[in-house]
Amino acid sequence: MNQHIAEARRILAANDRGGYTVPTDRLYPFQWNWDSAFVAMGFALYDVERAYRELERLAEGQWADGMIPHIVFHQPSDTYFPGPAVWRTPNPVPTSGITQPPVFAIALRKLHEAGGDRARSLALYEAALRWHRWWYRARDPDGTGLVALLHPWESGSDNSPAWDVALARVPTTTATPVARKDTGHVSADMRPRDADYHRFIHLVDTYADCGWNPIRQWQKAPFKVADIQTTAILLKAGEDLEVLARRFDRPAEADEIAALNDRTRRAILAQWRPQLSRFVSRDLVSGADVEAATQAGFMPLLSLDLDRAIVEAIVAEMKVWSDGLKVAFPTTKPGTSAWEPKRYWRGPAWAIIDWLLIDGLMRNRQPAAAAALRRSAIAAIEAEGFAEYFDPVTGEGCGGLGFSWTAAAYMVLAE
Ligand code: 9YW
Repeated sequence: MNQHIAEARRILAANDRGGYTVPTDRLYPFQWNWDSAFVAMGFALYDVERAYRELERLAEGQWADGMIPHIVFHQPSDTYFPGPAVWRTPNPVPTSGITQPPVFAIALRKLHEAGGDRARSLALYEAALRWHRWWYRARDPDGTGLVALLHPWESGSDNSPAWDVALARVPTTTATPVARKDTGHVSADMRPRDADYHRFIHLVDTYADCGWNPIRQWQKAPFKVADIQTTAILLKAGEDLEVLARRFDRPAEADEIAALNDRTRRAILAQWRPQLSRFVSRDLVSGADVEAATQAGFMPLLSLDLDRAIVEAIVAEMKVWSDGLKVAFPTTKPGTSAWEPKRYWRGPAWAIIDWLLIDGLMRNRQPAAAAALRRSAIAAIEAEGFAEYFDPVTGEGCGGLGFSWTAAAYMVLAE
């Protein structure tokens, strides 16, 4: 085992809080949804039992309506804002009231195939199925095939330029005082701006006033974006869920999932914009395409077998974005007005995004582009350590350190 893999394992052990992993100490002191799915796939390489625990502890936070929330507050901590008192959710286990990208079923299939345990897999499969049904029921009530986010935090790409137009409509007034803790842990110029946080909390207040009822939230939401990245992840997870349903001899459920997957596949394809060489999200308040140049536009690689012409256009465009950078893949197109190489989701490279894009490039028969991205992510981590993300221009490791998903990504990519 090389020294970096040993270090990655040490980080996951240090971030263990009892069967679940915090993303990093202090900055993120609870269990986060998609972080845990990535972490479970890291654990699956050497400790399948621990990998199952990670998903099981996350599923403890599942709501009666099927939603698996973005944060589970297993134990109190005063180093993060907003905590459970701000969210005011009705769930018996304290959680946030919104969700995050559904990587869960992708991880579950990996665990199951890593010599998993049928009974444990089946219980988690049922949780995943309930969550996928929730996505389509609560977040695509019109049956378009694309699922919508009601809060930028649900994307996992909090302050991405993708939200700039839609978020500008959200007032900066809040009933809850905005008492940020994040800027006490890491430099403010690496974090979302204050106005973003005010809008994030305005949305939390709005949905808390709806009693976290999905129908009322859908009616009241001042922010509603059918996101191409989340939908692409949901489709890949849906494919894995269908495989598991057939293995568990649940043909009716498998057919139900397959039909949802088919509709989503067609809906994603309709979001291809040849003039941009990207797929686009849709702002459901204005009806307009989201044209901001972010990594999300390439994520359909992960779950579609695309025509050669589309794949070639994507690979050429991805090359333009990465050209001259020390670390790929930038989350915003370099040189555009929104591009800020150190500010969180407005430019930096993230190992988990690389991981998803690498899987997508492999699926679409682009081994050279995948290998280049993989080398870039590995070299960045080996040079700077397991930082939350990397400045793509300088290569500097930024944000929180000793970060769990970077450790998991390293283990998977270095395999
Ligand atoms: C927040 C934990 C989370 C990630 C998100 C990332 C950030 C901030 O940190 O969210 O306060 O929820 O944007 O993708 O899951 O690593």
